[in-house]
Formats: sequence, structure tokens, C-alpha cells
Amino acid sequence: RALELDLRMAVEQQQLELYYQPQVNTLNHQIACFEALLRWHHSERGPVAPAEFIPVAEDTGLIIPIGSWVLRRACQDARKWPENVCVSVNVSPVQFRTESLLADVKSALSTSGLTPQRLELEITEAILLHDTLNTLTTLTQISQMGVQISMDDFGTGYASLSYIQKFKFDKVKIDRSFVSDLVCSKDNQAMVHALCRLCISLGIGTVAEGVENLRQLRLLEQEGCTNMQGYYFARPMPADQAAIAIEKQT
Ligand code: G
Ligand code: G
Ligand code: NA
Ligand code: MN
Repeated sequence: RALELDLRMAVEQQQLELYYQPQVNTLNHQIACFEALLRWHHSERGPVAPAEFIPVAEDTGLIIPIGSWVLRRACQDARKWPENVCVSVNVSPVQFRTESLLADVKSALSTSGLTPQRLELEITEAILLHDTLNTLTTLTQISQMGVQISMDDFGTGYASLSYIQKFKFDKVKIDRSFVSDLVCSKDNQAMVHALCRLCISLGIGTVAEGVENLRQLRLLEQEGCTNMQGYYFARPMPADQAAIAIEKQT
């Protein structure tokens, strides 16, 4: 498979890059965190979307060296930001199936000197579908180091509400699909309302994804959603621009 070969080359030649998208605090719109998002610009293919190459990386095992690099790079970049700004890293279910994740997290933290509380891992519901015991053990070990765990794309997968009880997540990310139609869809308003109430009751933070306009923002504010992410605030940007964006706001 050609994409696999190109991806292997990209890893070796360090052609992968991390972009960062702010997650702001709903109360003051200050940047609380940056989500690290992989970008790959291939010399002939042009930009290749993560939706295209992440599945290939997962099938071929390349996600292990890639995931390890992402953790190291993200912690190193975050080390240069103010101490109240965190970095959030997407973790593939495949990374949980190998023994390397715990070691990779420890090594990224120790080589960068980033405090564990400033690192967040974003995991999807799919992670809890298989091999639940091992996964929960690893999650608990990482969480006990002080690293924050958030559930990504909540409400779109197979998980039932009981999943956010199986493990004490620090945050739940409300999937973009609920936010994009929020203003027009009473159903989506009901979902977001219920999710925010539930998370408030459980003492879990909420991050709304895909916030693109002021009307969505106002509704989310009313529901007590704690953090927001989306084009309304900023698109994903290179590390040097992320550093500038933080300097500007302080
Ligand atoms: O940036 P974009 O919206 O195209 O990202 C699409 C998806 O790719 C995201 O939902 C995210 O889950 C996934 N993704 C982006 N960066 C990473 C990464 O570093 N690791 C993993 N496992 N997934 C990522
Ligand atoms: O990990 P996750 O699946 O949540 O990835 C977030 C993806 O959503 C990234 O690829 C990012 O580029 C994209 N994204 C972020 N904000 C917005 C937004 O406001 N609108 C849309 N359409 N996409 C967004
Ligand atoms: Na994510
Ligand atoms: Mn998501």
C-alpha cells in the first residue's frame, strides 16, 4: 500500500507536524489548553488528513512510534507556555493495546520537564470496548500520575452513560455533531443540556467542540459548559503561532 510506505518515510524523515487549537475557558475566554492535532504535508500528495492516515497508522502499528513522538513533541512545546496552559493529546485505542503507553507518557513528561497536571489525554469511547480491564488499569496508572483524562467525541460511539462511571474522567468533550446544529435543533439542545447537567453533577468538566458562532457560544454558556473549542475562537495553528496567541492575551 503506497500510503503506508509514504507514511513510514514521513515518520523517519520527521515530516509530521503538530498544530494546536485553543480550548478556552467559558467564563473569561482565556486559553486553558491547546489540543495537539497531527498534520502531514506530503511533497506530492499535498496535505493528507488525519482521518485518512491515522487508520493506516493504526492498522500497520505505525501509530506506536507516531503516538510516542506526538507525546514528546506536545510536552516539549507546552513547556514553553505559561504554567496555567495545558496541552491535550489524542490517544488511539491501539496505543492502549501495547505496553508502551505508560512508558511513553512518563518519558515525554520527564524529558520535557512538564508537570503531569498540564498534560491531558483525549481518548474515545472505543477504548473501553475491548480489553476493558487492562485499559482501565493503564488509565488509572496514568491518572494517578496527575495526568488529566478526557473523553473525546462523547455521544457518537457505542458507549452508554455507564462508561463515564467506569472511570473517573476529568473532562468530557461534547462532539461537534451536537454543537453544529445546536441553534436550530431542539433535540441537540436537549442532548447538550442533559450532558452538561450530568457532568456538573459528577464534577466533570465539559469541552464543546466545533463552536463556530456567537449563538452556539451563548447557548453553551447558559448550559454551564466549562470550556469551548472551535473556529469561532481559532483554527488549529503551528506551535510558533500558538505561543504568540498566548502572549497576546496576557
Ligand atoms: O485535525 P482534524 O480535525 O482533521 O483531525 C481529525 C481527527 O484526527 C481528530 O478527530 C483526531 O481524533 C485525529 N487526530 C488528530 N491528531 C491525532 C493524533 O495525534 N493522534 C491520534 N490518535 N489521532 C489524532
Ligand atoms: O479529536 P477530534 O475528533 O475532536 O478533532 C477535532 C477536529 O475538529 C480537528 O480536525 C479540527 O480541525 C476540527 N475542528 C475544530 N474546530 C472546528 C470547528 O469549529 N468546525 C469544524 N467544522 N471543525 C473543527
Ligand atoms: Na480529539
Ligand atoms: Mn472530537
